[in-house]
Amino acid sequence: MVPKSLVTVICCLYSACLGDAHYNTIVWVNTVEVMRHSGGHLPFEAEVSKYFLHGATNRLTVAVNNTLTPTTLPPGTITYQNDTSRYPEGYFTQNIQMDFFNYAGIHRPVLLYTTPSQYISDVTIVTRFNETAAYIQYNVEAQSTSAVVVTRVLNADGKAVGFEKGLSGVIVLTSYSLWWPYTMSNTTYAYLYTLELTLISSSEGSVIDIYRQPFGIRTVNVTNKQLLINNKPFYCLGTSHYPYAEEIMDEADRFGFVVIDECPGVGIKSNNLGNVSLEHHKSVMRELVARDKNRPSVVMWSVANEPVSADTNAGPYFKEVISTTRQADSTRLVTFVIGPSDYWKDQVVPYVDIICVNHYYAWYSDMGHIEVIGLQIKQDLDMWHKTFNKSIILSEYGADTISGFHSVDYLKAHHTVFDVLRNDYLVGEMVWNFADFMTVQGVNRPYGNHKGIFTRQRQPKPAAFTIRNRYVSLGTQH
Ligand code: BDP
Repeated sequence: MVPKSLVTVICCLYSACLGDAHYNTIVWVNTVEVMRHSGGHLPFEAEVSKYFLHGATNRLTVAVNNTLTPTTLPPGTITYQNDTSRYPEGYFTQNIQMDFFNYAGIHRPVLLYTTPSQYISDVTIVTRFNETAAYIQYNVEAQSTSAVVVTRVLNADGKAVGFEKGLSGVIVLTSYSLWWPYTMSNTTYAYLYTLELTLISSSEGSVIDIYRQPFGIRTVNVTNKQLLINNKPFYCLGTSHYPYAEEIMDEADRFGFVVIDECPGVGIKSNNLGNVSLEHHKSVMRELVARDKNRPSVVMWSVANEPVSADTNAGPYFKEVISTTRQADSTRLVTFVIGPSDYWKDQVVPYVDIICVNHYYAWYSDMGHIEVIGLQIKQDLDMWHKTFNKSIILSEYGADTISGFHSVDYLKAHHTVFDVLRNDYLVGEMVWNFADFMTVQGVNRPYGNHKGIFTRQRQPKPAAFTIRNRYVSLGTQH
């Protein structure tokens, strides 16, 4: 933090920020409504200074409603049961097109913070490099009419290695370290710089505000057969879906984990493809990009998980969501995750940079016949690649397992075919899931989804050891 004596605080503004409240939220300070927000998993905030009672106790009240409708992300519907001979009066059920439990409430930290009355409100950092230099392009938004911004780049030891003045500029570093993903054999990974922005009063020369934004120097690109981070092939291992908390994203930046940053749009059906949904979906993508745009860990945005991408309306709908995402950030890749679709009828894959596809052969189809896994995965992925000529990530595979019962042969059958395909166009494999998790009730969901390689209490199943061995062996090959 900045020592107080350096900062001339003329007067303060107070802001309230909720890290995530699911789904429709209204917030009051004392008796005054200060903001409304629609959507879970992402932060929102408002400046609330004028509603604060100074020298008194203040109350922040948050009302949250988790009802999902055809226009929410994820979507849901309410079914009313009016036959009182079969259901109690006023009975309804919520049908949600997702398989994690629809928890209501405030899921992430609530922060009250202050800024000076003139302050730095945002910064966007884009990096690139060549053999001779790295280029750090920044754009600042400042809530100030007259102040100037002085920018310094600090290296990981806190030493200033670059300077610039003005709301935007490019800082050139002739000696630099790249942000690399973590691999077992790489000891120099996740190098983070800090962009330090100082707002200085142009009349008095005093410091008004200081903002420090960590960032990494790295690029991401894709070819029809490779995902490139810093121009080197990268193979994704892991498990993902939906926006994680910012604290986890900070860890990803610091530890060199690569993130496909996905909005909570799972299970979009034909009746969810209307204009209201589209506008909401676009604003959720803008919020996601606004939150995570400076993170080196994020290499890709995913606009949905398992939508009806073969539907004819899905083409124009997702074309617009994807182009909105690209307008918000043109430096990363954009994708969605394929579920109920086929390569010969998909409407959305033409708009993405990379194909992500989920497969559960020998689980949801040909249950138990692990001998078909290799054949079926190869046949299907070959056809997606042949049809669209894009790199592919197998973004989900796995089977429900009771702790103590083995699913390692099932996993190994996948790994055998992955090893063939990763010499060609396969650029990642993601087991579903890290840990068991609670879902809605269902005949195939006995007390939740059991595809975790860890139990819900984070005890490893045999599958966890199989995955660890595989990741170690692949990790050392990077
Ligand atoms: C996929 C979904 C994921 C589910 C998984 C499963 O993306 O949310 O948990 O299937 O069925 O379709 O286990």
